[in-house]
Amino acid sequence: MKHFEIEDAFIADQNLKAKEEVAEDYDHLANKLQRKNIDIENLTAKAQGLQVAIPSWGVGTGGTRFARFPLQGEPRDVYEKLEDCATVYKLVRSTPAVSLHIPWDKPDDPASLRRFARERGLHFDAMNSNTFQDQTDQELSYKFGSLTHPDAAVRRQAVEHNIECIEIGTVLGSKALTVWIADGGNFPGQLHPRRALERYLESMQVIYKALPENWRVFLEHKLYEPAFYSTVINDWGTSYYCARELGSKAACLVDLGHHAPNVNIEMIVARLIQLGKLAGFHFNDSKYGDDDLDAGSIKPFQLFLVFNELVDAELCSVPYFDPAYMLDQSHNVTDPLESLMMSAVELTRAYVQAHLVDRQALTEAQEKCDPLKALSVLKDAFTSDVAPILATARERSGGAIDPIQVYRTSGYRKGKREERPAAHPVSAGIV
Ligand code: RM4
Ligand code: MN
Ligand code: MN
Repeated sequence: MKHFEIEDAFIADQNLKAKEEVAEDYDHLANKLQRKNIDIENLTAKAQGLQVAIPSWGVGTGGTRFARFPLQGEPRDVYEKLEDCATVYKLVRSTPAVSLHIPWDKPDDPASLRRFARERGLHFDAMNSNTFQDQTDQELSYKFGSLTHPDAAVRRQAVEHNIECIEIGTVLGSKALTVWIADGGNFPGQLHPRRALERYLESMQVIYKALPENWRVFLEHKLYEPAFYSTVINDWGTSYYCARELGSKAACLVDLGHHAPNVNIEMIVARLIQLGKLAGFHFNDSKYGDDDLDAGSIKPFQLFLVFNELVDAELCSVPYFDPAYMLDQSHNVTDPLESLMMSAVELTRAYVQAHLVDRQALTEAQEKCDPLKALSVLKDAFTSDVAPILATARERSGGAIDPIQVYRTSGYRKGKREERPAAHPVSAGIV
């Protein structure tokens, strides 16, 4: 069986088609920006520098609790998943890291997986533990909780699983553990809120102690689901309290979908930055809940406003500001690789646009109590078309000017369909 890959030469050849037009648009934009004393080359370098991790579960088709519609040619194991991640990376050049979910993608031989990744220019970002499902060989059930379960033996099992994730991650070269728990209640009275949180902290303290010197732990909050009445780590305040209690290696991760509709997420981001506890992000978008839609597809202005806070912190060199970026999306009706590429591009777009904000003018408007001017400064940046910068940045880094067009023209999915005969039974379920 021929192994299908998109060759660098193919990308370069495809780029030839659009190269001239992009160069023309880039020069035009350079002149426009020059009038405002902005050097386009700085922005292009910034665009080349932004990195976002891909979750190992993101390259497979997602689903709802009703159905999953698998795509032909889907990766069947962690090695094939890494191949798909490498393909995304090759085309967009901003996704060199992979975030593994254990046990979904537990490697038999982590050292060889690390080599496999390195050969493709990839490395491993935060490890994700999973105590929200029961595995076939698992002794005790997580049906009524994991790190906060009333039974100490279940808590211990969940703690040990997290420690195992750290151990595997150490061999892979990862430096962080992300803990999201599904613990909560479906009925008022089902669990005692204070006791549950105390147990969470006790369990997390054991996990925290197992962190190697240079590791961090990311606490991921979520207001509801799968528990529909209450969750133990329900919001950023609870998460912040726990991160403080645990110590300097613990910080709060913001998954954009884990808030009630209309919550002002950029404010949460600003607070966590100020408090020195912003761990990073799971980027996605949503309309109603934890929809796991593609980043920037529903509320691009919100994405921009989040990046506006991030860039402001970057420019002010705020202490402890070193956020980790990851996409956490469920690709139910698209080719996951296309969604990932488009989302990665959307992040870079928001990042570059946030760098266009005239910060001096914004501060002046704020100090002079001129809300309309303040908004217009932000809108000026948000409505700027930075596409020529993004395309140029990708091309200079060896990627594709138009990643999705190159991907489609290459016939990658068809190649993988032949190479990877379907191994999946029809199933429902989120990923
Ligand atoms: C959760 C949360 C976690 C992810 C799981 C699959 O809602 O976002 O980050 O690991 O879904
Ligand atoms: Mn998440
Ligand atoms: Mn989620």
